[in-house]
Amino acid sequence: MQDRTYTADAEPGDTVTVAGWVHEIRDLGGIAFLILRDTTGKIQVKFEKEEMDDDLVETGLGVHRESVIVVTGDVEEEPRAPTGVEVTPASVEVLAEADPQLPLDPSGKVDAELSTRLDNRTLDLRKEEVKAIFEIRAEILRSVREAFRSLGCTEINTPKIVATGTEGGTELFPITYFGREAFMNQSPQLFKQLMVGSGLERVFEIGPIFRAEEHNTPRHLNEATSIDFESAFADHTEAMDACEEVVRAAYEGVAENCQKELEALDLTDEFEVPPEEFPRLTYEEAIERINATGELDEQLVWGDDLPTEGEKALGEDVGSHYFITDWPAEIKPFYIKDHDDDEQLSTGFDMMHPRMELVSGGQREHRYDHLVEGFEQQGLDPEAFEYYTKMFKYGMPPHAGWGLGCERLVMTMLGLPNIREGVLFPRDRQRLSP
Ligand code: ATP
Ligand code: AMO
Repeated sequence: MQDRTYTADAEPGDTVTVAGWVHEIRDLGGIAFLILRDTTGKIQVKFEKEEMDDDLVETGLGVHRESVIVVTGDVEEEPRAPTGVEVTPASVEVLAEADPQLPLDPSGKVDAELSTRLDNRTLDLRKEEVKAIFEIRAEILRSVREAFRSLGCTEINTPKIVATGTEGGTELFPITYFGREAFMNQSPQLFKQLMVGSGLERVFEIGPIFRAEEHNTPRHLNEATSIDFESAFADHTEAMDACEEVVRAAYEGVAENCQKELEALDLTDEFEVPPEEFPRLTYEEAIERINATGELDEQLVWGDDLPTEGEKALGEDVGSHYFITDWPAEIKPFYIKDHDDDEQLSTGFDMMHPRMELVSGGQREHRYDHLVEGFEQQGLDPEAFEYYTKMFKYGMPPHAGWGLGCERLVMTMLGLPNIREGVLFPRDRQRLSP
């Protein structure tokens, strides 16, 4: 819009045209105030009824809350105004009337259920603290991209419609692809691995993953955003180093560029960038420490996956981001390499926030024969994956990588109670629109 001034830039002495939503109208009789809100903040518009044109007063004060208006007028200093300045309008134009009955109150005075908020995301995102989550999410992605670039990675985009699943057969969404069976991809795993054997060597991808998770929990989505890393000539320890760097960069970016948003979320005091190195516990140490907390009814034994309660107890015990390394080979996927000196032990790792798992990764099996064996052991038909396995016959270097759930990073960074708060339009078992 030509000549539009954002409310945050309106200075005393200026004549401005501000455009936005009617946040609130306070009519005190002889004087009334309209608070106009735009993406940068709010500004008070003053109507002195006796001294102003009747039509102007009627237009300005007759409009319903959340309507879209444009106001042109002079800006003056006014200590009693919420932002210290106010506009005396010379003209008010209504661009879009809002219905007087709103499904939720964008001023935030009346709380709404999460499902109502998600059904009406446009209105919900007019709230400063909700908008702040998505400004921060954008900053996280920007910082993460920059961190990957300084790690020498090339950004890639891989297909989301695929012929085979990778992360376990039960969590696939099947689709029909010109009469053939196909699936929504659960992870760029196989494609990113194929790139480390190409001339690209070191890659990252930020894109959607689809998982037909049966359970409905505050930390699972059916469509999530995965931040994936894969590097040739790297082992699992180097992959963990890169993981620390990328996660820290996300926190640093937010600390540097999102103070206003952290304030809106009331997080200024508690926000902390994690230390450079995250503790690295072996799986064996992890189950011992979980058992020692006494939080579980049954003691964990070697080979058990870590139950949610166990992860929580350990998270409280450790109290910061940490890695769990050296998992039993049998509970890690076929593409994870075992330790050379102990086949029972895998190079797979998870990176944990005290509340939940954020990352899975490891060194990959790059030896053709071992890879094909791994498929068979996991009950997968290696022939269905030939497009992938055959590239391991043409010079595939040792490599390692990981996948980080973007929404889980947002959720844990901001202490959101539900992962859906960090997604504009979440997909879960019930929710297919908007
Ligand atoms: P003024 O104080 O400008 O002469 P008024 O006499 O026209 O205002 P009041 O009815 O006295 O109007 O004001 C009602 C309330 O509005 C008072 O509490 C006053 O402090 C407050 N008020 C008046 N002008 C402003 C303003 N520009 N910004 C914020 N509050 C204001
Ligand atoms: P994994 O299946 O552990 O590993 O996924 C990696 C990370 O992605 C996030 N995530 C999810 N977030 C929200 N809702 C979901 N349903 C969901 N599923 C996964 C989590 C998880 O830690 N291919 C491997 C990664 C690798 O080895 O590079 C993989 O997909 O934060």
